Amino acid sequence: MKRLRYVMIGGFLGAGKTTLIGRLARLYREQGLRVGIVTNDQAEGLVDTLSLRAQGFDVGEVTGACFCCKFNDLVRVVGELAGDNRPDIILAEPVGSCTDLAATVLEPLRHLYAAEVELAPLAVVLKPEHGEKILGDASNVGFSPKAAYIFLKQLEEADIVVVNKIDKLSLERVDRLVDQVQERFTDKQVVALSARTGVGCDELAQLLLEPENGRAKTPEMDYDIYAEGEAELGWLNCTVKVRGVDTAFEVDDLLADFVERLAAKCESSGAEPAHLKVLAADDDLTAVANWVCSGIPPETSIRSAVKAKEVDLVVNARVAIAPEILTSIVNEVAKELGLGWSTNTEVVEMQSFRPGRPMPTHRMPLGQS
Ligand SMILES: Nc1nc2c(ncn2[C@@H]2O[C@H](COP(=O)(O)OP(=O)(O)OP(=O)(O)O)[C@@H](O)[C@H]2O)c(=O)[nH]1
Ligand SMILES: [Mg+2]
Repeated sequence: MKRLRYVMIGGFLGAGKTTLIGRLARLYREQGLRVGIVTNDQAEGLVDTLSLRAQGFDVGEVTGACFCCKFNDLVRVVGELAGDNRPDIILAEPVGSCTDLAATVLEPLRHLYAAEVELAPLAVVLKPEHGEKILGDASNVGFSPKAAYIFLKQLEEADIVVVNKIDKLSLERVDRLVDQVQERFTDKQVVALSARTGVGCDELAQLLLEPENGRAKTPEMDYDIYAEGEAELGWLNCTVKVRGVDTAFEVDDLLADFVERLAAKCESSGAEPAHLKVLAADDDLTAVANWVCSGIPPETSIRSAVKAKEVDLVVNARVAIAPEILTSIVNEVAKELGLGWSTNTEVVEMQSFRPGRPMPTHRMPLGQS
């Protein structure tokens, strides 16, 4: 039987992985290829799964820890997607605070599942909002040097670095970012594109279908720094049930108000967001709003353009702040939302924590003495 092509799109929280995966999936479908997607999170209730399913894709998820710590779950979920309607390509999105994926996911797949799986080059999406500061050696990048370590290790293990969001950057800024990546990581292929507009995405889609050369080396990794950098983030997933008391409300406006209030409270606590995303859903409606960096206002990335009397707000927040504070911010803002919009709001399925130390199922580093 033909082998499944495993395409993994890594990169920091809020870099644009899910947007890019949606774009690539559409491009591959237009070429007649069948696509399956795997999402991943430290907790349950994933905005990415819901938003990709709402776009009509077949999505499986690995929850509770990253792919490297849940390697067997990843293999199982890929196997389930490969059931009746066997895809040609799997697009997999690891957790955005995860690194060492070449040694803990790709090399184990190569060694243990060579007959079933063919690997694509590893693409890592560079988030310009934090990347310009981290690669430019700014004194304040928003996170501690340990979180910046993860950001750089992700780029170091890439075969292809994807400079995303070029639609909102000047040509000079794009050139500078590409130069900075090429100076620091001399062996990388660099592609600049916009997952949002699609510019440059055909080239990447093509590159990801080409044979992977096989790497000679995986980055040296200090798991203490990695674990501490990841644990800097407060991680929160929950659902806020909003029920209109009298009349219907504009879903996009209510969602934008909710995320702006969350961002304002986090920002006034001095907390840097890695990515705070909220999806509004009810029956056939989906809207998503995101906040990816301090100093840049939140934005609505997917609009519903409808009114509704009730909606569930699925909150996935990854912010450099204590999880207890993040929890109280979400609870307070849910209350404010109820008062401001004359709705009943109820917070359910709250999970908040700092990510635990990564404990990969397999680790097969290459080229290390
Ligand atoms: N302007 C612009 N915004 C983009 C582009 N790609 C993604 N974004 C926005 O960046 C934000 C984060 O995008 P996602 O695709 O959710 O990022 P992600 O890497 O999947 O985030 P996590 O899953 O949380 O790690 C959203 O507001 C997107 O709309 C792009 O090409 N241009
Ligand atoms: Mg995502």
